[in-house]
Amino acid sequence: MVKDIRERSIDPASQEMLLSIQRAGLETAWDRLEKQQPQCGFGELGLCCRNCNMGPCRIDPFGEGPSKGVCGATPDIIVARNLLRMIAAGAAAHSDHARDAAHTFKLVAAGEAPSYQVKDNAKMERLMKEYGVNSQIALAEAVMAEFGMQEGPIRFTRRAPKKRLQLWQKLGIEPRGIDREIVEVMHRTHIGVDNDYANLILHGLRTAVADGWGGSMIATELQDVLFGTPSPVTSEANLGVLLPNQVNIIVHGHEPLLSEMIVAAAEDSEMIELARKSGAQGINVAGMCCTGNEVLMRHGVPVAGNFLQQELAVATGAVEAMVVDVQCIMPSLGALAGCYHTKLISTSPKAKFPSSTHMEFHEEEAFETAKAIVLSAIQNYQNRDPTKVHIPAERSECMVGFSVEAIIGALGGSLDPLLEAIKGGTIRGLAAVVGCNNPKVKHDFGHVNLVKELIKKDVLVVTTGCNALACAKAGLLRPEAAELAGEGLKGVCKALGVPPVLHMGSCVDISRILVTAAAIANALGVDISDLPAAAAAPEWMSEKAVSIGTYTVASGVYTVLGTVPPVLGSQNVVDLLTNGARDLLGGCFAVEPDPFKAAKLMIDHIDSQRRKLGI
Ligand code: XCC
Ligand code: SF4
Repeated sequence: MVKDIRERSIDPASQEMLLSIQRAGLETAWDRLEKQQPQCGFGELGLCCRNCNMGPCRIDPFGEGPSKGVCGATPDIIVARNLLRMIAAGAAAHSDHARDAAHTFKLVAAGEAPSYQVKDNAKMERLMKEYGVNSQIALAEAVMAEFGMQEGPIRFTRRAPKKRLQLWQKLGIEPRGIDREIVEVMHRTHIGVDNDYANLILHGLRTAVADGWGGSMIATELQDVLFGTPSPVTSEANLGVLLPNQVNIIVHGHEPLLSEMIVAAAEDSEMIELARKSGAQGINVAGMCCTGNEVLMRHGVPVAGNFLQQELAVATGAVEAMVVDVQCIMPSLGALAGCYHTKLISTSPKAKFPSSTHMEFHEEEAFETAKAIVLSAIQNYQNRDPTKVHIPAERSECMVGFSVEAIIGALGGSLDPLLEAIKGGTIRGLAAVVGCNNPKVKHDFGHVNLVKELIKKDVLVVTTGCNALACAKAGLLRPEAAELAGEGLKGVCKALGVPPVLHMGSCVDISRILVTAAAIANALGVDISDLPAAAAAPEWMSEKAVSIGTYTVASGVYTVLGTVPPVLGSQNVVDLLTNGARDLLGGCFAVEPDPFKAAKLMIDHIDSQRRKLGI
């Protein structure tokens, strides 16, 4: 049966690949989502609990069946506990990624990771000052200590505006140590521990803050030190960046520790020579998901697509190696790669996959391993079956790499011009639009339409993650996209030569957005919750996104989700997240699947903030 592919994605390249996959009789996440229908109603509402072996327990949302678990847990307790465990997993993912970056940084400081060097000395010096240490190794140790710290404070929480920090302290949600908060989630959600939904959610906020102003921020800062702080660079996005006559290597996952080395190895003259000898014209590295964002913004490495395009990329039949590390890598890839000549190469001891070739990556001999991986891709080129190759033509130009430093640079050295534009109303406000793809939402539909609506109404958009890649593919990251913006925003973008949607990086780089928000709030002498700003994740799916949404709310930002989180089983939890949080934190969640309505919610919020500020 031929599905209407246009219902699955708005991206022409993805539509083309979905058709070709369907003709080949293969399946993707979209097909598997269909096979999952109807999805478990208890799960959707957050009303099932497997936290002990008296269960599994589930609550009947219609009030006819059981209203409590065997232990007596109510819907409020079960929903809150499940939500907390999602936050913990998301915070753990970002923070464990940060730990790897810190570990590498420490090895570099000790001279034990010769493949890496410090690329941004100035940033390292600033960090040393911030931590009050005076050597690279002391900085490495101070950063690593943040994970296992027992009493805090986590250094970067001091970057938050004073009022925000004081609020966290007053509410008892100032994080004490990154790992500590995550462990405490696991403890408090164990049977018979914290059975007060509000108390649970407060700890969820604390854990998420330890991610945003801790783990994620550490990852961003140390990656900048090691690989360079991004500055604007032009590149291309979408499956058309794969090249018919070259050895195509996709780097997919999250940690630039790996992808940086693959990029370097692919530029090695010996490797290029070998590729030519094997009949290819060269080696083409392309990114996917957040590791794609990392090498895109630092090196202009083109990016093949976002989360839902990983299977589509393999199905082009033109990928010699899909090299993966951690996070957002579908376990379906190995079997799919087996239908083509593609080698799925796993590299992290933390992440092995069915039917993958495991080539484990260690910092001490990173470049050598990267070369071995590139070599195996080259050797695989001869196995490519030309009759199976199908590369869509689409590739869009994009300007990326707007770190905080780069934004200030583009503004001529200070945030003042931006503040003036906001105060004067030429820029109505700021929106952070971020997050995943989810086959429950038409691929890229939520992302692209929400962003377009916002810029049309003079809201400057900052973006990361898979939203950034959706925008890149849709041409919204080109300076010319200013034409799609309202008159005020258009003028500012044209004067500065920047797009109306600023690519700030990968998902850990949402920490850059926090730093920007804090700087603007400080400059205006207000808290983040007073800013004419809002956030959204139109197509989110991952637990990391739950942690992100929670720390943006904890930071005082109104945050609109495009897919419904599994909390509707508890009206009390819903009220707390969508209402109570506003009084407590100045920021709260809203859920709105329709991107046009979501834009309106965000703009209404921005306008009411403007009125309160008297601008
Ligand atoms: Fe993953 Fe970061 Fe989500 Fe994309 S946006 S699907 S988490 S790659 Ni972070
Ligand atoms: Fe059931 Fe309570 Fe055990 Fe959860 S913790 S499975 S609700 S008995």
